[in-house]
Amino acid sequence: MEQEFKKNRDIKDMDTVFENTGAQNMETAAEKPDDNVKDPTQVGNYTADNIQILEGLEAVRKRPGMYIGTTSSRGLHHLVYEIVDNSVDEALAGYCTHIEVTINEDDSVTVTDNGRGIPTGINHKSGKNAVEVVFTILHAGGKFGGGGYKVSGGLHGVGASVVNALSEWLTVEVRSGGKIHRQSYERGKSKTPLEVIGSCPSDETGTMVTFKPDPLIFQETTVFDYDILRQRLREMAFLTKGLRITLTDLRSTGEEEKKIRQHTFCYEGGIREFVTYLNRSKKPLYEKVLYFEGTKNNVYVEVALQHNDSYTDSEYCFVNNINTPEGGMHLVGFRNALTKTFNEYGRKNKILKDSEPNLSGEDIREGITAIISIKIEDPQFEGQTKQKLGNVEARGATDSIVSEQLKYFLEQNPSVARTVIEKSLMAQRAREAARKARELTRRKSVLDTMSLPGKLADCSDKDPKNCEIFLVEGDSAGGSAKSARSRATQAILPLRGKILNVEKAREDRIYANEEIKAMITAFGTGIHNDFDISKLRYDKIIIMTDADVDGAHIDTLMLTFLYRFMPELIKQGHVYLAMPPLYKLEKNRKVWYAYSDEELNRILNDVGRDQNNRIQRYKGLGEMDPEQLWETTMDPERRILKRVQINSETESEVDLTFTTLMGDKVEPRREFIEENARFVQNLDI
Ligand code: TSJ
Repeated sequence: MEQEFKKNRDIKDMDTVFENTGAQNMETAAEKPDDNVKDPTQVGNYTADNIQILEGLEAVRKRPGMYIGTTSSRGLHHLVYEIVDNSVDEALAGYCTHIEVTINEDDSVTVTDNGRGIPTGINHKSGKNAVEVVFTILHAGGKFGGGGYKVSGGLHGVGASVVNALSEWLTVEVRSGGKIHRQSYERGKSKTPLEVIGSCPSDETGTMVTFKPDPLIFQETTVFDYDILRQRLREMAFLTKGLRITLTDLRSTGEEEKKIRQHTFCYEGGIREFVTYLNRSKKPLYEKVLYFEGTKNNVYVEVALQHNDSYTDSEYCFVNNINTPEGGMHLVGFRNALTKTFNEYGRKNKILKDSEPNLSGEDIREGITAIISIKIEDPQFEGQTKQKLGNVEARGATDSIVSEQLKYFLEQNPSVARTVIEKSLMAQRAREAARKARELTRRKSVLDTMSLPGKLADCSDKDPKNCEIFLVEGDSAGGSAKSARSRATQAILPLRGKILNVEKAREDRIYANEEIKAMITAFGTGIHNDFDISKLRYDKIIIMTDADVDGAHIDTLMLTFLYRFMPELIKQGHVYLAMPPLYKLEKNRKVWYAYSDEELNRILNDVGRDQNNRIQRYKGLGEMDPEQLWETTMDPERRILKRVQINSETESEVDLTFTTLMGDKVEPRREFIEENARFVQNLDI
């Protein structure tokens, strides 16, 4: 049995200084294979087959959503992953060690690898060279060569030709056999034949693709987000041990000094280091990261895990490097193996007494961080969003590899086994207590308004669509908010002090927490599996806290609670942050409110910096009288709200971003605030 439980290595996520290696351009010409022009609108020499091909790519341009899911920012970034996937395949085949992704100044992207280079010879089936096949025939990816797993073409399974079809232009350069080949395309159509444009040392091989997404297709945006690419490329590097991926941003930042951003990811430990990375801000319960690996029934299985002292489990599953947030057969197999093996070990070694019931899977997984990564031929994605693995052979393979190797590991590491089982026993007891507490909460919420929390000042309008609830930090601000509000439509729920961190508390304590109980009953929706959005009593849930560090912390705790217990509230756009002002400025009986230092300065520039300016710095909501609170923060006509959104490419890094919504009558602040509204909080930290 092969096992490795080495000490975790440092994670190499380093900022590096960029040196431009540049794209090398060369000359010469090769020949196009055919000259049967069937379509008079086509310039150049295409066969009937070629014309069909072009129609194929036209279909992609007509209905891009069918091929990449969406033409939003998400779809735009997806193009990069489609190209990079090809290089990752080459790495998995053992021929590529480094991938470079560069965002160029014009928002085109270059992907370069040091693999064998896409074959340039004539493909017998189509009579065309393989490069052209890859870029102009739908679903042509990965048809050459054998061995290894076909990993590219994720959820939407499309590949290079789709990227080509959706690009204003695309250029591919292949180095192989001492020659540099190049071909260019526009909106999916070849503009030049595959030409030899120069020579290179014969041991220098690789593929370079540069493409510019077509603004006619990506009408929302064609601007790449560095951080989104960084997250996903880091994940890809974790999933392919030893592969080095470099991301570089050559766009100017608007600042005077041109600072080029660059990150390099390379993890010799692969998913073991992924687990260490995910646990980076947590306290591991033991030092080792457990790692199991093997192949069974043609399924390659890799699992890494480690428990931390928190109470939530984080399991991330991948099939052929594609995230499957809804799990599926591999997850089922993993969980089954974990539950079975720990229970067996516990019984055999008398840590679990005969009189005690088995540990449940949930108990054993409390605080676990696990990566389940499998490689499989012909993956079947199921479920509404096609994010669940359906292949049954994946269940047995994962189960047997994890069972066998975990059993062996526990025998070799009895202290780890004991630690996990003891934590599971505590989880079991807490879960029983939680069940009782939860039932109380549930029974209470059935009684609806009769059991609404005493501190809640509810609104009189009974149509939830018109209603909003303010969750207000502190009793004194709560008091102001109660007298300031518009009674018909605005409810106030004051919350005392810092709310419980649900990431750090066991379930029974969560249900015993007064603030949390009050929120759950007030919202009316129930939680987790009981959640029912149609029971929501308020259209807007508005978190109103001081505009300081403590306030921001409370925002985070509150959002964490909402995200863990009722994520749909956030996903469906019901959760907002109120934005109280930082300053009040009075001059000649006129009043201005500033929501940032920059805005204060701008107002001062506008009105003049006179002696008689009266500037009041608000430290907290409590400092405002009800009238001020109303006009600056609560009045729907004048206030600024930030709507909370989940904006993340990778499941393992949940990012919340905020869109600013303004009251109708406030124009001048718009620009500034929109520029500054986007801050990101990482729930994992
Ligand atoms: F597909 C693509 F055009 F998008 C693309 C492919 C983009 C990039 C950046 C790289 C690649 C790519 C393809 N890198 N490496 C390869 N390798 C092959 O296509 C290849 C080479 C040799 C053999 C062989 O059997 O000799 C087989 C294959 C699939």
